Amino acid sequence: MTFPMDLAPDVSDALASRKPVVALESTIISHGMPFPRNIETARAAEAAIRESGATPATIAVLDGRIRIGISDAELERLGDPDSDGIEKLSRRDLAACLATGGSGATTVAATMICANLAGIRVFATGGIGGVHRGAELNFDISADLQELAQTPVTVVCAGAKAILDIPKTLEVLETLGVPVLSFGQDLFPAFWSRWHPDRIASPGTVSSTGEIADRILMSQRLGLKAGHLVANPIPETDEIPGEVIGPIIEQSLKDAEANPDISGKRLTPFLLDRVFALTEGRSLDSNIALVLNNARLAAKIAADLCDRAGNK
Ligand code: PSU
Ligand code: MN
Repeated sequence: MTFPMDLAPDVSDALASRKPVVALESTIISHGMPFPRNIETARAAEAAIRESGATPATIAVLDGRIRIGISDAELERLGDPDSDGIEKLSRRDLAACLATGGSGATTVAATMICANLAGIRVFATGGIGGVHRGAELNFDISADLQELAQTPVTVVCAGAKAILDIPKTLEVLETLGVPVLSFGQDLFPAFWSRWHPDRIASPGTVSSTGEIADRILMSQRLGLKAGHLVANPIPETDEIPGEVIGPIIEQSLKDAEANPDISGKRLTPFLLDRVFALTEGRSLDSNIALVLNNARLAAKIAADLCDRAGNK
């Protein structure tokens, strides 16, 4: 291997015997949720994947090495707010972090790159980055979208948060040739809500994991490099309806605008934190529920892929 990457033994065994593996990102642990529920959620997501019959592989960079599957102590290191030097790593940051022996949590984009290098084809997260509101002026478009266009990993998320501009996010995904499949409904899910108050239609809809696996394999046969984006609505019992979360999101965006230090990669964590405070923590309960829901769906997709074609 020409780059520094370590696979945990259980992940390596599962891949070698063509059993289902699901990747998990680490930015959600280090920069996306408050301590200690970040660590509890990361553990619960791993457990949910195991209970659904797949092997979890939480991905991060630790001390200059890509890690595919980490120990519980390492997970605590990533989630501990007192840990020093845990960067937020997207595509542009990966090589520098590895070359300098640094450590960091991987975003959706960087996790996709690492999962693909390891031969993992399915990845569960909460929300992807997207086109921020005002992007026509500030050009803030997450590298996650470009990554979906060029790295053949299926990402299971709960749609896009309404802190983003959802119609523009879907437009960019169309331009980039990324298939977007909402699971079990025609509307595109809006993270904390099952759909946006504007009822935004999803570009595609599927009702079973087998259909998703069939599409992934056909895309591979065509030699297309794009990943698939699966948008899994939050369970009804855990959602915060769009009418409730909408005004809170507006307020959080105003708070960000009023704070000149908040731009670039600081914006998403700042907005999540404001929504958390303004919902008195309810947004976090929803966020955790949807991550676990996505972990379970990703495990089923990974299992169907293995059943159909082996894990390659
Ligand atoms: N959405 C969340 N929680 C998160 C993120 C997004 O609800 O933690 C993280 C993901 O890792 C995603 C990243 O890839 O934020 C996007 O950041 P940016 O917009 O800077 O690309
Ligand atoms: Mn950005």
